[in-house]
Formats: sequence, C-alpha cells, structure tokens
Amino acid sequence: MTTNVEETLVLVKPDGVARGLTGEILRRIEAKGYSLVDVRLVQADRDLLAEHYAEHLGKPFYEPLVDFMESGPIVAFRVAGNRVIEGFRSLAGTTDPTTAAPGTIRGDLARDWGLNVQQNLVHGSDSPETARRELALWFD
Ligand code: DAT
Ligand code: MG
Repeated sequence: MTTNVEETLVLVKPDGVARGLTGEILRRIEAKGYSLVDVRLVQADRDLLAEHYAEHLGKPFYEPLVDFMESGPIVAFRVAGNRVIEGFRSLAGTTDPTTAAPGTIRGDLARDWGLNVQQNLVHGSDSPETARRELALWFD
C-alpha cells in the first residue's frame, strides 16, 4: 500500500450531461470514497478542446471527437484521493464502451450508438503530469 494523494480531472462528456447521468457518475466517484474538490459546467470551445486533446491531433477520430465534445455542456470535476488517477480510470472502464467491463461507468451506462464517435460518457486524466496540465486548463 502506498500513500499518494492526488487530484485528477474528470469530465462528464456531453452525452453524459444530456442523458442526465452527471449525478450517477458523481455518485460512483463518491461511493468509491474519493472527494469532490471543485465542479464547473462548461461549454468548451475549440481552443480548449485542442489543448485538452493535443495528444490526439492528426488521428482519424480527432475531428469527430472535438465536434462531439463541443456539441453540448460538459461537467468538470476536480477529484482528490489516494491514487485517484488510476482509481478513476478503473471506475471508468476501457475506452470502447461496447466492451468495457460491466461494473464500470462505461460498461454499465454507455454503448456504441453507431455514430462516428465513441460516446463513452467520461474523461479521466491518465498520469500526474496530465492531471496537472488538464486541471489548469479546465479550472484556472
Ligand atoms: P480514454 O478516454 O479512455 O483515455 P483516449 O485518450 O485514447 O481514451 O482517447 C480519447 C477519446 O478519443 C476517447 O475517450 C474516445 C476517442 N477515441 C479514442 N480512440 C478512438 C478510436 N480508435 N476511434 C474512435 N474514437 C476514439
Ligand atoms: Mg485519454
């Protein structure tokens, strides 16, 4: 066991907000024992999304992904806890919602709707460096 209190960025993507799943997603985060530190409702613009998804620029799914993320409000959570970065990624499940494990947010609540984009409900930072960068983008 290690002590490694961290903060991570969780986004409830436009599909999650539109489907009224913001509360259910926060319920799972809190039920796991993590703490909500800050929350914002954001209509993201392309500049913010370009910075957020800079690592994916040039990939075939980049444009549909940014269009989707711009399509409606997003709820941003700043969440704290010991090892919360990997812990939330585990709660979220794998990227493809069709095959994400049951019991996870994506596995229980999301699926492939046959659209040109993965509507997988949530984003979670994937490393301490990414979390710092992303929290500054969405909260500062
Ligand atoms: P994650 O959100 O699980 O960290 P990621 O960072 O690799 O996944 O990708 C960011 C988002 O881009 C992901 O949530 C959905 C979309 N995406 C990723 N890979 C994709 C693919 N092969 N086809 C379509 N969309 C994809
Ligand atoms: Mg990612």
